[in-house]
Amino acid sequence: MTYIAKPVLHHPTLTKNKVGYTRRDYEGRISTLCAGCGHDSISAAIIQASWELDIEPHRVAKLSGIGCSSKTPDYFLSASHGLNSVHGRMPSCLTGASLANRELLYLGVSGDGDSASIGLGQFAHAMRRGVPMVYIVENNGVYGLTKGQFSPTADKGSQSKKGAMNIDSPVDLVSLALQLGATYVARGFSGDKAQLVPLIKGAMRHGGAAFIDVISPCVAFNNHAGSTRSYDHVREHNIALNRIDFIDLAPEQTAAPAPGQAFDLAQADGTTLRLRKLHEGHDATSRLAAMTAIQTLQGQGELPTGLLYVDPQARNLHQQLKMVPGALNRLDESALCPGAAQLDRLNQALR
Ligand SMILES: Cc1ncc(C[n+]2csc(CCOP(=O)(O)OP(=O)(O)O)c2C)c(N)n1
Ligand code: SF4
Ligand SMILES: [Mg+2]
Repeated sequence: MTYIAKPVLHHPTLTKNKVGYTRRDYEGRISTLCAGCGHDSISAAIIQASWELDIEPHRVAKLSGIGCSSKTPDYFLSASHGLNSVHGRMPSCLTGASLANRELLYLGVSGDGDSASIGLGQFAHAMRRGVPMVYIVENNGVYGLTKGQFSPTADKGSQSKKGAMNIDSPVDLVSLALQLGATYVARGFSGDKAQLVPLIKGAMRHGGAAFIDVISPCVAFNNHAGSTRSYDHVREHNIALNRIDFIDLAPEQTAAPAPGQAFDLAQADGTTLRLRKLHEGHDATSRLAAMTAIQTLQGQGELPTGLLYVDPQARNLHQQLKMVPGALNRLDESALCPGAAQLDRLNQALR
């Protein structure tokens, strides 16, 4: 079932992007997820963002763990590199791949069970090390693949389909990402593509540890009254803190962020995030403001979405480790074996 082939025929008039690809070139196999699953909307947003950013599909590596969410890389970017790893182990596999070849764009796709249960430690270390990646958690509050048990992100008091009450406190991945040092932290909703696509584009160009928690309702096991991850509940309680537009390689502009008005935020790579503040109290360049907004709004039963925090001067793992530029498999003998004189100098320095 997972391997339904798509017709390869493309209509000749389809619009091509700057690198010569149509939107269809960014698609994958036909999804076998339940009709209406939020995860499919996230795949569509990834396809849209990659096409609009003129990313060459073969320059992307997509990695995932285990779950319905972790199956989704099969449904987009079929010409990219991919690894469907072990449950919760996507971050360490991705870290290794990134260290070996820093020239690819790394996309980590995971679920709330995959990242907040078995993979919580892995998630934490990828964030604190600044692994340059787009880390997307498709958050439905349940283990969808194994038929709807509460996941650690389920809210206390949330009800299961069969009426059981969740008694445990939730793991809030955006708060954790902020506390651990992620340099781009956002929350989106699979049902709001206008908000989600720019959030993904900004993350793809960020160059550091970019984390997006996407609330993605599971229509089979967590879309009923009493659930806090249903489409209805999320639509009612979604508080967008801001709206971003992503502007590729534009000259830097700065302006004072005024509530309700747009202002531009230059990123280290020359791209620009245009932020429209919707919430008076929120400054997306302040980690503390992000933490406060999340705690305050979530305490009131609301779900803050948008770009919660960005560090425009973010540094990543490769910069911290002073890695050589380029992929390691292209280092030649002179780089790998610097010679006896260098070795002598090194030995002297250690005496
Ligand atoms: C080591 C290991 N433990 C447990 C499982 C069983 N298992 C498969 S998917 C899953 C949870 C998936 O939940 P989530 O990551 O939220 O993805 P969703 O299906 O909700 O998208 C579990 C516990 C497994 N495959 N491997
Ligand atoms: S079980 Fe839930 S998460 Fe899995 S495909 Fe169906 S709706 Fe999506
Ligand atoms: Mg889940």
